[in-house]
Amino acid sequence: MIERVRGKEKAILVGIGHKDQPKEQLTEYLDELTMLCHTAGATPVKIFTQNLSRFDPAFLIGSGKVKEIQAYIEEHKEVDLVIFDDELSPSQQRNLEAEFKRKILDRTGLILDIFADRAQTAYAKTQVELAQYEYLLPRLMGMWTHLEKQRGGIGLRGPGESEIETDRRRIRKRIALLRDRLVDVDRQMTTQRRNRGQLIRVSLVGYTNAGKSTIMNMLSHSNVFAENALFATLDTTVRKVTFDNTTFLLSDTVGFIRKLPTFLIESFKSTLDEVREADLLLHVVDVSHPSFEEHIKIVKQTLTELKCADKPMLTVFNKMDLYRIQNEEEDEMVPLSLEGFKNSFIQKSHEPCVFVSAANRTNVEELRSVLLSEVRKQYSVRYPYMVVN
Ligand SMILES: Nc1nc2c(ncn2[C@@H]2O[C@H](COP(=O)(O)OP(=O)(O)OP(=O)(O)O)[C@@H](O)[C@H]2O)c(=O)[nH]1
Ligand SMILES: [Mg+2]
Repeated sequence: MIERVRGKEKAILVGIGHKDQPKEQLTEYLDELTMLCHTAGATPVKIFTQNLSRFDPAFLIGSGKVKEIQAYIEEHKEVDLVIFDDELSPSQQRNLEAEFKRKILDRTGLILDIFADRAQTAYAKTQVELAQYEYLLPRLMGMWTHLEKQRGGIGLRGPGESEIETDRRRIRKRIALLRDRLVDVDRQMTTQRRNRGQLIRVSLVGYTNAGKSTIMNMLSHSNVFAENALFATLDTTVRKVTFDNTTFLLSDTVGFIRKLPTFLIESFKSTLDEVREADLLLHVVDVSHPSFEEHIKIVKQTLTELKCADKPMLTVFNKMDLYRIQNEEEDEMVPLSLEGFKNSFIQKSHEPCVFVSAANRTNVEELRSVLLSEVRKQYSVRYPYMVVN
């Protein structure tokens, strides 16, 4: 494993806009990439954008933009890496690396690096290692050859250079071994889940940084790590919760994000089994985020990929304290009251839903009572002859 100095690497970010995309959307995407970059421990020093109707097969971006970035790097030798918001093919990555003589990462590479850094348990580490090797395998040829002197850092955490330099066969072997290891753990975890008895299982799901762990802590009086960073949670935590004599299991797990590649979701299959086997999903949404509607869509798409789109779902709009709305008369941005939320289009288009501020403990009682009645509904579906109080 390679040690790195956090916060010391300087990064250029590159975003690509499309003709029929609103300008604000590219800005939001780049804000998210900036946050990912900070989470990985690097400092973004410059952002380049380009509008393209089609990607360049050799460099993704057009040759003019390549020159522009190159000129910037010439002048700012302290730049360590260039991060693209879009996916790069292995050959594009190699070509860009040869041009810029810097580490090149795409969004997936950056996310993997954060995962490698965040993984706590042996189990999460195995899952991340598997994902990293799957990502690296097609990129092995000629990779990092320009970077011999520049060891370590973002994108090189995890498997390590010596491993990368070995032949593909060894890596394939390692992938097979990691898969086997995960199958074993899966088996153990399935047994564990079975032993948890007949309790209804509720799973927190949602876009990363929406406030899932904060809500988990609030509802279960536990102490799951919550932070203003993306992917603070990688492992799954399960807690037993009792409201008014009704007991159920509540789990908190990894957040979803735009463009999460399928292989990454696949390698987190076991972590996400808790979601797959849940009776009820508690979908946490950061309502104060300008793109919250898009986040909802992405979470739903990911749930479809996990084959859990049909599960009963209660949507929790969190961070209502940060929400602002235009006040027509005074032409300023003002907060929205609980009543205002309940009469809004948000309420109407996402039933059943609850509005809360987990940070300020606003409307938590309603969340508890709606959740309790949903849980009881699930118990009565499963045990129709049982009397639930
Ligand atoms: N203002 C405000 N901040 C909140 C609220 N709920 C959570 N936060 C903050 O939002 C940040 C993210 O919260 P987490 O609970 O870590 O979010 P998460 O969904 O578990 O995130 P990941 O595990 O990274 O996917 C933290 O800094 C929280 O303190 C809220 O209601 N209002
Ligand atoms: Mg979390």
